[in-house]
Amino acid sequence: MASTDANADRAGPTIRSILDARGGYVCNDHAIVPDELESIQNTVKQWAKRGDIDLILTTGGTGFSLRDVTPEAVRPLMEREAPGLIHLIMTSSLQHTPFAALSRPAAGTIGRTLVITFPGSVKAVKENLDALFNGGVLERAVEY
Ligand code: MTE
Ligand code: CU1
Repeated sequence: MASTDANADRAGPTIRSILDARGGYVCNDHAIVPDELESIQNTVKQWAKRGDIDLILTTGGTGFSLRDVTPEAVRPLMEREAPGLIHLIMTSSLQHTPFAALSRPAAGTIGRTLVITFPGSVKAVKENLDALFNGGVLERAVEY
């Protein structure tokens, strides 16, 4: 998912091509969703229910502007939170830029589906995926 800002058309495909290059991932669906709580919630809810989706990665809408509502949309859907993943992302992101503190990520599971919210920039998406791939953490998290 992506917001309607200038990153919208770039960060999503970036996630996809990084996962393609990594191998072991198949993208079953993707969507660009407006920065509206309900639209985001509906999309995530539907995907989590489908049963063929182990991982949902969102990009954008995690900041402090009033239209940044992705974590607020996703968090109430989560049955179990994954603060360790947030900690991992934050720790590594802060080594790249202090502005990482301006992201308010959510991570957790809905049934067997893991949901993680990335910031909206291509740079941030690359850095977050690097952090999660390090040591095979993401693969292990999705395995369950
Ligand atoms: N995290 C990493 N790893 N690298 C980045 O460049 N940019 C930050 C932050 N997280 C950044 C990052 C910036 S500048 C913002 S405003 C917030 O993510 C929120 O981004 P969003 O509102 O697009 O979700
Ligand atoms: Cu920013």
